Amino acid sequence: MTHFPPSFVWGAAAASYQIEGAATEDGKGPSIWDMLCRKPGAIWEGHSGDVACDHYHRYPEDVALMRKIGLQAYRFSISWPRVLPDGVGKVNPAGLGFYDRLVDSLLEAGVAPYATLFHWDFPYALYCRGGWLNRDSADWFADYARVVVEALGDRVRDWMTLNEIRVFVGMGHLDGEHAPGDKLGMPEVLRVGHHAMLAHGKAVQAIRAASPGPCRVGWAPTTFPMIPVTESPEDIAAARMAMFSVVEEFAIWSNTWWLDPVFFGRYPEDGLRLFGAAAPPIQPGDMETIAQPLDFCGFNIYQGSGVQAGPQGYPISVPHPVGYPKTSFNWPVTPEVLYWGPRFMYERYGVPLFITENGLANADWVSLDGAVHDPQRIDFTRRYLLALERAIADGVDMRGYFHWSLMDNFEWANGYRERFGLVFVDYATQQRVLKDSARWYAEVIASNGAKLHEGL
Ligand code: IFM
Repeated sequence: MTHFPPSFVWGAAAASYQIEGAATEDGKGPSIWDMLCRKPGAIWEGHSGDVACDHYHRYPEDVALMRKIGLQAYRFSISWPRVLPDGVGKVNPAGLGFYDRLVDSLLEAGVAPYATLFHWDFPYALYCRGGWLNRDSADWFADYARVVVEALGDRVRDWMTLNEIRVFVGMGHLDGEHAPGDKLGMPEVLRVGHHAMLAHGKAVQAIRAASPGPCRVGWAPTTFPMIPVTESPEDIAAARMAMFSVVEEFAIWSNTWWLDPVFFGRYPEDGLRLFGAAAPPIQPGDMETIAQPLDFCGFNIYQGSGVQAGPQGYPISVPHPVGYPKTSFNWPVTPEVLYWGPRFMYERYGVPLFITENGLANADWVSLDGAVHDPQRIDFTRRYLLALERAIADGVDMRGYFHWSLMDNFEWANGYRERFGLVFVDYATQQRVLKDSARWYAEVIASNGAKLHEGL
């Protein structure tokens, strides 16, 4: 017995800069990640995405692996400077040609393409013109969206605009750990965020206008769900309150600051109060543009924290106990996030949902028998998917799940230190090995989730 609907989409995800390589080939322009990787000390052990998994050349082999796993869908991203080397203006046909071939191979293999337009590799040429701080960035992005949809929209039905807005805004422009590596003041950071949201809204319009056939449009923010430590009504209410408040410690990481504008056409009151004069300048029509109707919302969910009701019902954070399970990246293993995250989000925003990323970094290697044994990934994914199934059973309109990641790849500032893949990549030889988890996931997909209950 499974609660996953027959139409549920089982997939895996990856992103352009993390896997493609071919950083300077066939007319591709530099991105802000190409530039950050050249800065001494910015990336673990000086790694870069120059070669990555060489997916640009090896995509036929990678699509064959997807087929072997039985993936029904593949979420990939398009490199903006590969398509438009200067970010605007002249289109690079060779760059577009790569995605054209990739989409054809996916369709031939029976894998539905889910395309993300921006997964962080912003064109360096546009950064030199102010990047997201320049209000024109919204139009630059919308025009890029048009170019891509005109080329691929006859075959791609499912589009996402931005991946993890608060991460590229916060880690790229406030903390400076991600590209472009800036540490700006809060007014500038919030302006970057406002322009990125405007870009999202304008891109949704551009996608719908350029798509030759029916299409579905969403975006893929990340969220860090709050988990009620008991299922008492008080703890659930406290977790919900924590999930939907903008509080000083985590202001830029809050959910509502990024989601309310897109779904309700307004910034949350508590956020506006907290940010005060640092809040972004809003021009007439901005909020209407940002709040374009979406067909779905994707959520990237990995971990969360426990919350209980304190005095007057206010949320109190409950730390994980000593010895709590953690992934190799030191992220706590909190399967309940795939129940409470979707449940709270669906209650508030009421749109169909996808999990557009979920997975773990693990210390994987090739064993003497030539296989990659990763029981932790199987156990982790099984627990998380069972929690997701519970959300579906409780009425959440959940359309699909994309495991992060299809294959080991470049984990941003952490270089190749962390392995998130279902497929192991030997970066020296570019040999791929299906991990045990990939074989197990194939059975989960084939049974539409029934495999998750085996032996329970
Ligand atoms: O690798 C990243 C991905 O690019 C964005 N979401 C989180 C993943 C793991 O850190």
